[in-house]
Amino acid sequence: LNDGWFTEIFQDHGTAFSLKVTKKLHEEQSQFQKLEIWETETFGNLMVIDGCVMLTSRDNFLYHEMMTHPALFTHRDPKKVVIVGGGDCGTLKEVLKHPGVEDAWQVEIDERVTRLSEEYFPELCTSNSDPRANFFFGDGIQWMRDVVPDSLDVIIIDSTDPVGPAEGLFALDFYRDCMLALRDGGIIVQQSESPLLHTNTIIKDIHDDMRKAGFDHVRTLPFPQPVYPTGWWSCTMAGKEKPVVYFREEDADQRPFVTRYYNADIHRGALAMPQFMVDVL
Ligand code: AG3
Repeated sequence: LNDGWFTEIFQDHGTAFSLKVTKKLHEEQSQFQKLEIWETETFGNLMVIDGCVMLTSRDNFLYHEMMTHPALFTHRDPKKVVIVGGGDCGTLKEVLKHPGVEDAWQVEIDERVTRLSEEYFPELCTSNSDPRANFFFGDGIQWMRDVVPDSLDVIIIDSTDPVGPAEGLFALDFYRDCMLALRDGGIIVQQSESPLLHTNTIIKDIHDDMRKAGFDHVRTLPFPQPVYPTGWWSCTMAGKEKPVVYFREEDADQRPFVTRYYNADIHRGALAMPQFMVDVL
């Protein structure tokens, strides 16, 4: 228990992030990964997968809102949405806030993540019994290969870092399958790590591969996420034919649901890429 602190060490860049913890609530080795739940002193509960911070009760809204609302307000009328990963159900909850969504799937490889979230993050799971919510526990790559072509409006890839089970979700073949699965006007969005650390590597690769898969317009939207490496995170969004720099600003402004971070101004601001990213992407 390292003097009452949980620490994630970012070996590659010589930094670490710590949270003061009061007790370990759960630990298991699932079929896919090591799962831990901690109670922290100031950030609520904490979920850790293979030593990496996944989310805390206190600040996950930043990430989940930014993974969801920019994409859903860019699509002209999203009805069918698929989340690949996202086992904690936080993204699903945000998706189901959109009244126009008719059908949402959460395709998560590790059912244990969802069961633990139901127990330790019940506030993220309040929409799980919504009749529009569907759950598939299995391989997202295979799921995307098998899905009916031209059947999805938005694909949200809410994964762990691109090592281990999630590696194949950061890959050209997977984006090609996503392209086939999307209807015209479809949007893909993927969690894309830290602008400061990964612009020249992971983010650049995502841009190149999404373009190769046929997505014409690719943008990375940075946002704060205090508990991830550098405290600054991003999602990368692309459209099947629609430039993702335009969104339904009025609808975003008048959204019929509560958010804590997302609004039309935040969306507009997140579309402004820092110069060092513009130079590379
Ligand atoms: N998905 C992004 C996790 C990346 C964190 N990386 C790290 N701590 N090294 C989180 C899942 C939330 N739905």
